[in-house]
Amino acid sequence: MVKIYFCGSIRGGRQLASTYEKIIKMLRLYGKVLTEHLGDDNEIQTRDRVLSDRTIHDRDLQWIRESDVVVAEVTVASLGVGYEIGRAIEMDKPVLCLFNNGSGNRVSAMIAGSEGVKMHYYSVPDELKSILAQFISQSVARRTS
Ligand code: 6IA
Repeated sequence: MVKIYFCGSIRGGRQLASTYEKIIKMLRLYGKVLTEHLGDDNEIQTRDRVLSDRTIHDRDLQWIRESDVVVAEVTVASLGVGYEIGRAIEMDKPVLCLFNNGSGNRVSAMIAGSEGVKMHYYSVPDELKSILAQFISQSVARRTS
């Protein structure tokens, strides 16, 4: 089964938590999402409040190592998400970044300008199904070829 690491803002701001939840639901159709808790505020509060920052960092990096693909929602700027994307690129993982056009934000040039990232701009999450399907099947084909 394809292992998918999904990145979304936590301490950077939870404005798009419901969008993360929708994307995670779609990703579940294509594989195992290692970071399912990211769409769920209760889960973050209860499960992760008791973990130290070091434990969270080391566990998440291990999940990135184990993953086949990384999908990041980058509309809300987050240091953690930017860091995860950078580490995933160094590990040569396929990375898809999703940015909501209607947000009024601008995505960092360090993400949009990276050769190691496939950027996709969207207006509503429902559009993303086919993009996610295509990205995952292409990434898996690349891995096995
Ligand atoms: O800088 P940020 O917090 O926005 O970084 C978010 C990104 O880092 C996400 O993609 C996560 O994969 C990872 N991350 C950061 N904090 C956590 C966390 N607990 N649990 C899991 N992944 C995390 C923090 C809980 C705390 C708010 C009570």
